[in-house]
Amino acid sequence: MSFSSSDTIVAIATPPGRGGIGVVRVSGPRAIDVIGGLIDHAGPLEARRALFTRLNPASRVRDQVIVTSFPAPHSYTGDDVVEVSAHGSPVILRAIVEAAMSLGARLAEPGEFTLRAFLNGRIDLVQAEAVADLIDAVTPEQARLAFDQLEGTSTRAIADLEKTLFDLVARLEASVDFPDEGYHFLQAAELTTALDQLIERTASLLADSRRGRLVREGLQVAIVGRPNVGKSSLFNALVGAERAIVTDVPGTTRDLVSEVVDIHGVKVTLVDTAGIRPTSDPVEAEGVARSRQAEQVADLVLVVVDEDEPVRPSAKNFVVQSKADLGRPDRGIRVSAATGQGLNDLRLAISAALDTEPLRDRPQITNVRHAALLERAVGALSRAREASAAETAVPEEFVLADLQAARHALEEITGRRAPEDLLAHIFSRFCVGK
Ligand SMILES: Nc1nc2c(ncn2[C@@H]2O[C@H](COP(=O)(O)OP(=O)(O)OP(=O)(O)O)[C@@H](O)[C@H]2O)c(=O)[nH]1
Ligand SMILES: [Mg+2]
Repeated sequence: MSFSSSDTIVAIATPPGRGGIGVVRVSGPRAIDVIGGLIDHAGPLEARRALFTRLNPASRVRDQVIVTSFPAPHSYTGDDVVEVSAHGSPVILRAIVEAAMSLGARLAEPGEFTLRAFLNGRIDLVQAEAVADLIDAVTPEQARLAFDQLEGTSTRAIADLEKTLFDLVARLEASVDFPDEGYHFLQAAELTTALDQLIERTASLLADSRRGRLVREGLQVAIVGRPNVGKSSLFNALVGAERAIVTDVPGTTRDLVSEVVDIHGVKVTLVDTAGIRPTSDPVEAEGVARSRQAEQVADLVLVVVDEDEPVRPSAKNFVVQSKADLGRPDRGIRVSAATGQGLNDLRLAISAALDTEPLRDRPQITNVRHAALLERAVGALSRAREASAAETAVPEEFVLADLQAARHALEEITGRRAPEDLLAHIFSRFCVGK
């Protein structure tokens, strides 16, 4: 991964495949020249104004295109950016990319446009991650949280903490540098109170993050039960497609089958499993072993029953009575994959059991990386708090070291202090062209 903005990069920004329109994006010091070299339009490109023109013979194919130029610094990356919208054929888009490369651009790596925006200070690391989240969102709630993060809600919350911490460190350092004046710059009691407030604010951000992560990462819900009870039928009904094989032969499902669905704004990964029973068939036995594994890692387990059979009680177990249309005994939530009866109740029950009641005030922290660093910050602040309140006077240097550690954790969230391997890791998750 390149951490320099000195060369000009190009990529198709729209998804692979055919569409009405496809967009090629070029960014870097030569972006305007490169695109200027492959269109009919001869004069300069007017900033941020769509221009209708044609590809010239420099590209192997011709097309009518719309070209928009975003001169630095008012662009996505902060460098000169030019976007070409052509008809969405892979042949045309590839020809534009190749023509741009023959005119001096190089193929962008995944996430490289956003990496440049970060390196140029257009956005911080939290916002860059929000771009990836927004693109990956599968539920509207995920998209809303990612948008808030992109708009800077998390950034501001972290920046507020950083500012308070910076102020504390500065005053404490002054006390260390001018020891004769003792705690002149910062009274011990004042320090303790300030730390209490900081810890409280950081902890409340963290407490919120559990809900945020729930929305961002989603949940695993396993469907388990004895053979033939209707697990795969229920799975298909919730997915809304005949994804898993359904037959009246017990032991139909062998492999785990999974699909992502949106259940009241929560991204749920539903997993259909093999019916659990003693078996001497090695293939089925492997299926049963996988069912048990899926049950273990799931956040919630739908135990499907079709007659009066015992269910092992467990906090994450949820009894679902299948084949309600056949008038089976009344247990748990009654559903029928055949008629659709009870499916909505089941969805409601899933979202309620997962504690995803309407997210009134949206959580600001949704990302496990941010949560882990906030935890590190709280740890360091708590040590500083303990040291500052100790009976025997602790040298300020120790308190300072803990406060610095807390600051570094916060700076790693926003990326002000982010090692290159962390950046490479984060940006490699992006798609090409973003
Ligand atoms: N009438 C009725 N039949 C159902 C319903 N759900 C499933 N069945 C039938 O029950 C049989 C078994 O359904 P599956 O969904 O394959 O059951 P399963 O639990 O996945 O079975 P295994 O994969 O073998 O463990 C099939 O013949 C389905 O048509 C339902 O809601 N109503
Ligand atoms: Mg099945």
